[in-house]
Amino acid sequence: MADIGAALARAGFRLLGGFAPETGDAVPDIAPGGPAAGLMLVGSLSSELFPHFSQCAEARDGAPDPLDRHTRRVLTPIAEAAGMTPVFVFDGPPYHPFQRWALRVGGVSPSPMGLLAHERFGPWLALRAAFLSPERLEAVAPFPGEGPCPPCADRPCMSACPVGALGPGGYDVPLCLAYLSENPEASCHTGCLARHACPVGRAHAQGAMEGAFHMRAFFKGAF
Ligand code: B12
Ligand code: SF4
Ligand code: SF4
Repeated sequence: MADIGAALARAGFRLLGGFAPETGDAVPDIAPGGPAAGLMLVGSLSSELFPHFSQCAEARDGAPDPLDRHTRRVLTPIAEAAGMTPVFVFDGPPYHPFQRWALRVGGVSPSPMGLLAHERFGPWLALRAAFLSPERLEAVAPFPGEGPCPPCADRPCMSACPVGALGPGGYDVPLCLAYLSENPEASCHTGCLARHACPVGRAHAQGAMEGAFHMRAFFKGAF
């Protein structure tokens, strides 16, 4: 576990923890009839990943989905060297329930935005991959808390959106996209204002360059 964590850290990723899957976790088989007996969850923070990603071939080749391709190329050999099989957040549709797996690992709460907020990293933790092991893993939970949202009474994330795209009914994706489309100069194009309004994990907030990269991918992917 320590070796995998160190290999991931050298590439700008983070080992978030692991658990022994149960039926309700919807963890796929490693091979037909070969259930996964352990799952390790891999995430990232932009401040740690982008120094690596911005220098890689995928970031410069002009082909689609550079971050996904970079992630697959870098993480696959790390998983395989440890005898594990990687699955990725972008595999799908149908997608694997990565947020459900992150809730199993702990340290996060579902925020009213739909994102998970982490007790140390706030809404800035990205999920990237899960390494599936044929051998049973004891639960590893470096952040065993329940996340920052339950005691957050003011919920500033909920009032920051200029068009009220986040409300009791969830995230109104068409409303958000319409605003972005009609307002090409809006500051949302370098990062969602609701996410930036969260006071937790401010030190890990995406910078304008990383935020613009993700918002472009989100916006372009929708059309
Ligand atoms: C499809 C998808 C979307 C779709 C639809 C989201 C939706 N309304 O369900 C769209 C394109 C809208 C989207 C947008 C974004 N997404 Co998205 N998305 C996914 C994806 C690929 C699959 C989700 C899914 O269907 N899972 C299958 C179900 C069965 O799994 P589940 O865990 O049980 O399902 C949960 C989610 O659907 C979640 N959910 C419900 N409503 C919303 C709303 C939002 C905004 C999010 C993020 C999640 C969410 O609740 C479900 C129950 O727990 C996941 C990756 C993954 N594989 O999980 C990323 C993921 C959920 N997205 C993520 C992010 C960060 C975003 C963006 C904020 C990123 C961005 N800026 O580009 C944007 C939001 C736009 C903004 N204003 O900033 C992160 C969330 C990280 C976290 N800390 O929780 C994920 C995990 C990807 C990642 N690499 O980390 N996303
Ligand atoms: S502002 Fe409060 S409710 Fe919103 S994501 Fe942050 S901790 Fe959670
Ligand atoms: S990107 Fe802007 S419009 Fe969309 S949900 Fe975030 S704050 Fe609202």
